[in-house]
Amino acid sequence: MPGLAVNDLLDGVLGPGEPRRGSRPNGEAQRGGLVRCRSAVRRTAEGGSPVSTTPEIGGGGVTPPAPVGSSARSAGGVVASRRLAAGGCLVLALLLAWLVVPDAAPARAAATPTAYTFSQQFAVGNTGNMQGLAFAGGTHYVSFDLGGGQGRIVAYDAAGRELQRTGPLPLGHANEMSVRPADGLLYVLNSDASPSVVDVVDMGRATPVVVRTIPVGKVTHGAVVGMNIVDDQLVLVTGPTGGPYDLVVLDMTGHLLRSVGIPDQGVTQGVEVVDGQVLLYTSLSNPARNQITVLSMAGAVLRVIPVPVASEGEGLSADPATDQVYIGANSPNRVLAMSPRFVAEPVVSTQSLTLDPVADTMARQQGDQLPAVLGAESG
Ligand SMILES: [Ca+2]
Repeated sequence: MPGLAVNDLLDGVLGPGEPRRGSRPNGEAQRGGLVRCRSAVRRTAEGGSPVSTTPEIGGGGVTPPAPVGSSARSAGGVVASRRLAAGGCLVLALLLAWLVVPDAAPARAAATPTAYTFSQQFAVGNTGNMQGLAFAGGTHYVSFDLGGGQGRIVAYDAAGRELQRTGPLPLGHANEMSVRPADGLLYVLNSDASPSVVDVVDMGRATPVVVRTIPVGKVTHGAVVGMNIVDDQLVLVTGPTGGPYDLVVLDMTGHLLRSVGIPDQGVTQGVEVVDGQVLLYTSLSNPARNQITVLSMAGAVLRVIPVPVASEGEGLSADPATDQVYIGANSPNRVLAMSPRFVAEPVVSTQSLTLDPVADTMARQQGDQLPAVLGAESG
């Protein structure tokens, strides 16, 4: 882990008693190392001519640092020591830069929030059987189960003004949906179809229609679908009430890439991949409450965010540009915004970065077939 390596390195440079910044955010650790390098150079030069702090690292106005072997041979103890310190610090700075850049996590300065709160974004004017939630380009999309295998999608602006509505479409339960940035289309999970499908809806047409269906096998009524935007993959959470539940990743043709078991978090209501982690929105009945479970892409539970909304949850969405998360709830139908914006949890265990080998093997053996799931359904 680059963060650990940086800290270990700073331990060696600074000594055990000297305070240091944590490895998150990386930029701070790097800056901390540079500041201390400058201090070290300044201390080395004490007794000689005053040394400015800034040019030592940048190289402007100062003799470029000589290799360690040759600096010892140069005349003038102060200059040589300064060169030695500056050269060492330059090497350290380059090493730090190399160590912190390749981390898979995006470079973010924000710290993980200690708590999240939820406030109403808008009341959903449609009183129908609200199910899924998606967001793109400032527009909220809400899906409704009309019954009889039909569903409807209604688009709202940030204030809840209706912008567009589809006619009845063969979306079934319209469980949950997500916008795929690669094509701007809505991907709507339909567990009523047999086999279950993800219906792809083009809202850009004057009369929106289902333009494609992606078979996803047999999933439960409570299954939900989100989008892993970075890898352009469909992410499903599926299972009967009470579990077992699976986190399932498919390519955009419905081919099963992997499936891992995850612990029971309650009745599934929504899912999206945000900042590289899975946000699973679920409802619990006793006491009536909702929560968002943050999972790694390998299915490890990283955090549970309480959602103090007593009515049933309905859909989760996120703005990929800002990681602003929205959730739906019914009775009455409404959309709520999570505050502050989501920041990925630190992944502290290397185990959570590794796929469950048993589940992964099962997924490969099952080929294109999703795990058959039977039992009570809800959502
Ligand atoms: Ca969604």
